[in-house]
Amino acid sequence: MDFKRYLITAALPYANGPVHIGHLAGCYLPADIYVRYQRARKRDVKFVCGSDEHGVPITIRAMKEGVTPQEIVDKYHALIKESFAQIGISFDIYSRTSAAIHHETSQAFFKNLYDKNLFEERTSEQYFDEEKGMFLADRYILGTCPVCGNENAYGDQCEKCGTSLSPEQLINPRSALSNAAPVKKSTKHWFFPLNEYETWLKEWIVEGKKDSWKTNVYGQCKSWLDSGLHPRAMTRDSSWGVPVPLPEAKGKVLYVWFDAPIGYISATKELTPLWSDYWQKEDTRLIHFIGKDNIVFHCIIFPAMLKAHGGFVLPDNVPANEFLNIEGEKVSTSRNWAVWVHEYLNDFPDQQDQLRYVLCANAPETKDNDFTWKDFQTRVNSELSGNFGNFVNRAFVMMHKLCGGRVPALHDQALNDTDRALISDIQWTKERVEKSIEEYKFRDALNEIMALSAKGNKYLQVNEPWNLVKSVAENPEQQQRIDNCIHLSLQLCANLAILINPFLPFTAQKMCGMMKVVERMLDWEHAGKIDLLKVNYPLREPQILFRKIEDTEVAQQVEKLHSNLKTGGMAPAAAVESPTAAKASPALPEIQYDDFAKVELRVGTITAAEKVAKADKLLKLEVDMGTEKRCIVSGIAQHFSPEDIVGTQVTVVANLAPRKMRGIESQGMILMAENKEGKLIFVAPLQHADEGSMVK
Ligand code: B3M
Ligand code: ZN
Repeated sequence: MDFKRYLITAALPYANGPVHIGHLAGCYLPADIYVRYQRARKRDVKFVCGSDEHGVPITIRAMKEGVTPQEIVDKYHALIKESFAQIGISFDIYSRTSAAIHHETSQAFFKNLYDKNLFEERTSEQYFDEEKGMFLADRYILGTCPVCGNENAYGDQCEKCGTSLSPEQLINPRSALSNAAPVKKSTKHWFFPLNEYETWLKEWIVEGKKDSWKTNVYGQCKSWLDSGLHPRAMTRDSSWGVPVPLPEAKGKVLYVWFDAPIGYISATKELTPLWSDYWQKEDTRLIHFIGKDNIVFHCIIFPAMLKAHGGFVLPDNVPANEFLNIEGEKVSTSRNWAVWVHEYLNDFPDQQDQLRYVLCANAPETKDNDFTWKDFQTRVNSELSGNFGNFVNRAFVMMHKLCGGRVPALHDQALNDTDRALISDIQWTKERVEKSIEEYKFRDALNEIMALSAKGNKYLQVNEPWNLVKSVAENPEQQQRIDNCIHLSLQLCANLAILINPFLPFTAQKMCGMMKVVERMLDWEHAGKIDLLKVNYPLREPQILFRKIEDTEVAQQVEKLHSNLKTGGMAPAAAVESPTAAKASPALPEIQYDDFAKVELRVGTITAAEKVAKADKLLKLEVDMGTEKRCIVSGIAQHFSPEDIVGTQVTVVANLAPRKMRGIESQGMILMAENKEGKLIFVAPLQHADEGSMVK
């Protein structure tokens, strides 16, 4: 198919917290790279996104903070929008699902399906909070987990043992809003008959997308389809959301996963009066960039909705990424284990491209990947600065030193093999980068560009213009070699600017400034050429493109992560996590409950800490256990400084036999976890607990 226009969407983030770098790596950055590339190719492309402002996570967040849902979404919409803008995610529009246009659009969509008699109306018994006068979404119901006995399991999942539950399975259910025991009350909902689209979906995906969709995406879809589709409720009892546009549906709203993807359509409408070209003309290429937890909604449910409505294009591709872990651990918004984009921008002003680079070079394209600050530093210092930045800088410095600050001529008669190889490398790289981007392999594309700049460094090294200049007096022909070498290095700089532009747009801009060229030079059609900078054209002094990241900055960031976690910090966002956390398999033989019950664990607070003389691993701690103070010697001196941990709550093995260490009697032990890098972390209550309280 020859596509005339591109419509690129990126998942609408929930406006219940800021965005973190996992979000960027998972979908916004790849989408942005793809869009910038298509724009550079002068294709007709629209890039739409916006905040997802409905759904239970927003209402829970509002409850936790004691404010209205509107206040929550206003606050986070603004913060998210600003973070995206600053890190250079170049949406054509960043809208929001509370916008009137979205309410109208999603209601009209629902009404269209309703008028076709497509929905199945079902009345069922659901939990109702009589005190609050409202039906309770699964997340609002708490009770005892039938599997592990956790008294605070949610109606959809027990977060302690990971079992997914339905509210009916909870023992002694209670309302999270009022604590009252909920009663069953009948309520009517509108179900979309997803099952009726099964055959069509199988044809469209299993047969049609096998070769073009990423294997992770295709595999998830196939296993969903293989296990059979069922009707799904598209309405909810709630006061927050898009009201169901039917007179008999008072107090009901559209299910958030019904309205949110329609948000892409609403945003396009808000962007352009030509919105229907992008949604309804067959020759539009629709691409959804998302994270892996959104696959079924974008590949199965939304396409079935579009098909049911009729007249819409379907996604050509849904290049979902896997997850990015942080320092060896899964991102957790509730435990505040995350690198927040707005905080990064604060700590590293004007270093947007450094983050964009590392997140793309290490993108979780085919499997979950790990972000570490050490790796961030290494990549910035040795790859961006040491390779790319270094080459550009050397080319410019030499041009100023050896060629009077102007682009020297290219002398055909003096071309040698190294020149020809470089010219062909430039052309080949352009083609390979193109191919990789078109296949959504952004890491590979970026690697190609970095390999090209490494070749530039090697080219300078082999030709040594700084040595040639010493013999120009005896051998005037040397000047031609110098000219050729600098000329081609500068043309390579121009090419690097074009190629890197979709990935590192701030850097490409700086390079345009140094080359005194207008932005149009960055158009993709110029890539691969070696006449981009005119002979004799004066260029500016080089700018340092990437400053080095210091060890202290790395240490500070790592410390920040751990200290946010340690305090149990105020998590900036509510817990909306996938239940697929990695499970560690036991390393020790199975024990009975009675064995475990012999261990007495209690919460304590460190009230004093000092180094133990002549023992570089040990700290002597005084721990307040509520009724007594204990002296505990702990092997954590290489991980924490004494003054930093006073006031920290810890979990103490309280009935461990006392033991002498370096002459000091240690009256207990503190629980610690160790991450991949060997860094120790306190295993402690997330909320403040009374000293001496039992851990069970
Ligand atoms: N807000 C879920 C998420 O952020 C959801 C995406 C909607 S895309 C239409 O994971
Ligand atoms: Zn459980």
